[in-house]
Amino acid sequence: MKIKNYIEEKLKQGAVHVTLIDPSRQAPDAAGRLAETAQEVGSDLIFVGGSSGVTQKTLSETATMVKQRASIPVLFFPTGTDSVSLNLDAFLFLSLLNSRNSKFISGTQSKISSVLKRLEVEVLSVGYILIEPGMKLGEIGEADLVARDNFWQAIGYALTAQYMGMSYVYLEAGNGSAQPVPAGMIRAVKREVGVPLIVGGGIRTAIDARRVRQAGADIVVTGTVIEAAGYRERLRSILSALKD
Ligand code: 1GP
Repeated sequence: MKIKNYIEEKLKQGAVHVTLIDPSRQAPDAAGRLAETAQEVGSDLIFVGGSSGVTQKTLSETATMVKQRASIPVLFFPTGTDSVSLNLDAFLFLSLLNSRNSKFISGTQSKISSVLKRLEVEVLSVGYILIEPGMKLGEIGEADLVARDNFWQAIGYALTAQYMGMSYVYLEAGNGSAQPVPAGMIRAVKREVGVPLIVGGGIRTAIDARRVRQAGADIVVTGTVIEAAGYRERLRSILSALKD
């Protein structure tokens, strides 16, 4: 089944959870174990990608181990890295809509699109919007961050993604952010856009996850939560908050 259809089917049953694995944060073996746990606990998808310090070697080895240990779909999440993984189940074709540098909107994409076509990689087009604080992703992506109280600007970018024909809108507070995207902003964007809404960054607890879900996030991404001891339990409580 195509990954896009898989996600559509999952969305019919409720919220979708994604575990983000950053190849720079652990050895490939450990990444494989994390993927296995994420699947056991109930994650629907895995994103592999990181904003800095990801070499081609680490990325490839991590991707291989993750694929070996998990049977849920694994997608490549190309955030601010020059390394690329083409052998995963799908490629998130992100356009960072609020970047000042066209390289992050369509430049890098234009260099890889023909390769993706030739290799018949499934591509999911995503309008990626960085919200304050944006963290490292904001710096690397040279983003004009959307202020946390500027709901209209968030709506403007989200509708831009939809009108440009993108399949998903992604509101990102940044990897390791102290807080998720504000619930009010998620609610405002959800009211206006018709494509599935992905939300990530700063979601650490079941309470965060429930708040983001209730505000309208269709797909919830967590990363940092798996990077410390006790992650299985933390992930489990996030999943039960999302799926109850
Ligand atoms: C994915 O950047 C996020 O959208 C992950 O952020 O590491 O803060 O969960 P965290």
